[in-house]
Amino acid sequence: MIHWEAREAAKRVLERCDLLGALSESPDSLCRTFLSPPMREVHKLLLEWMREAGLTAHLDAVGNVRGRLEGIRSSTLVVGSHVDTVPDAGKYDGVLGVLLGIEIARVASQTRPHHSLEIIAFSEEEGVRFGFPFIGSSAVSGSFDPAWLTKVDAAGITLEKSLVQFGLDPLEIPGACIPSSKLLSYFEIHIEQGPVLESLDAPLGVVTGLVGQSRHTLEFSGRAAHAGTTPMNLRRDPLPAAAEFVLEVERLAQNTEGLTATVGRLETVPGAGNVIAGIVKLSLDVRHASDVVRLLSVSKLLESSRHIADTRGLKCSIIGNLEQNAVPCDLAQSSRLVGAVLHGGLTVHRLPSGAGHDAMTFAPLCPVTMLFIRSPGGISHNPLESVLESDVENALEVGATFVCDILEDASA
Ligand code: HGY
Ligand code: MN
Ligand code: MN
Repeated sequence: MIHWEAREAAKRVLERCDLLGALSESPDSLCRTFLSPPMREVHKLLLEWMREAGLTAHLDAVGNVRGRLEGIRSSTLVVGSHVDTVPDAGKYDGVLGVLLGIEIARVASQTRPHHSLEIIAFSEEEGVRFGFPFIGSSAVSGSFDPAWLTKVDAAGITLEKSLVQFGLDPLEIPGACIPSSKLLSYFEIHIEQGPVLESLDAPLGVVTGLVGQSRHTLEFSGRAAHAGTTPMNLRRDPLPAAAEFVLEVERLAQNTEGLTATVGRLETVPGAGNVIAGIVKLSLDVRHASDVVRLLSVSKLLESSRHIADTRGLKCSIIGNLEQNAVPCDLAQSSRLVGAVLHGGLTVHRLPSGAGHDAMTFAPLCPVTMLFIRSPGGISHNPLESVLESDVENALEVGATFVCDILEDASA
């Protein structure tokens, strides 16, 4: 059993979550998107904390912060999560898993392990700035698509320019990759972000798999006109069409077992109270454990958007931003994680993840395992997001046992 002060480490992790939670693009809420200005201070602190924990640390070409512990062999266990956030975020989503990884590395670095360990703070997982997720982990896993460099954010800045403006070199992106031959395994600790563990009164959960997700942007366009002088029968108003579509999204999800479908963002142009909208843009996020059900649901919804537009004499354009298949966690390694949970004197709960995580990017290349920490109130993507200090302490004990077990497994 590892001899360390898990209680003291848990305190340190939560203090650091508070510190990072104050580094935001907005003064009165937490929002920290890909390579935004507050990320510089986040990088500085993470590099310092990784080095202080005994790791050699650097910032890579897409803004991931990476701390490495060289083992006897270069086969690498990656332990990571993300440091970007959604708007008006909680301060544990992603960040907690990175800080737990640094504490676990502090324990592992007490000896030279058989395999190498790399703790990674991924620069972009939420997909807020450029509309698609996993930029950071894609660069590490080698699936970064150079065509992404021309994608633009809301201000019209390309991904390429955002890297250069931050002082990074897009030409270095291939160098951020860990060759799959060197990828031993991927492990992520993350808050559950849902109500299951709390309903079971369980501090931790072993993740069985991650549901697949599809993300689209839809645009209904009609004709902007004067709200006062345009008779109702002469309008081509895209907003009621969007409203009809949003209700169809809700209806389909409520009537399809295990499906979640969400319109989280809706924007009207020009967006004035006395102007009939000309354009309405909205997001569509569809998820299900079965890829067949998800893809069938998406095609039904996109078909209904076209039908709604046709019957109202409007245009409807659709952009696909993400198609991510469901990902199973590795059975053999998850059973070792179960062993670590039992070793910690805790009961084992297995559950699927309704949220996407960087683990999905590594799943095609190496075994992935995830450990969930209870989310009080099941709240996340909300400033009310929280964790219990005792659960964090349990996660540290279990995570360290599991990581040291994998690192010392010469048969792997
Ligand atoms: O949206 C998600 O599933 C995750 O929080 N990025
Ligand atoms: Mn999130
Ligand atoms: Mn997350």
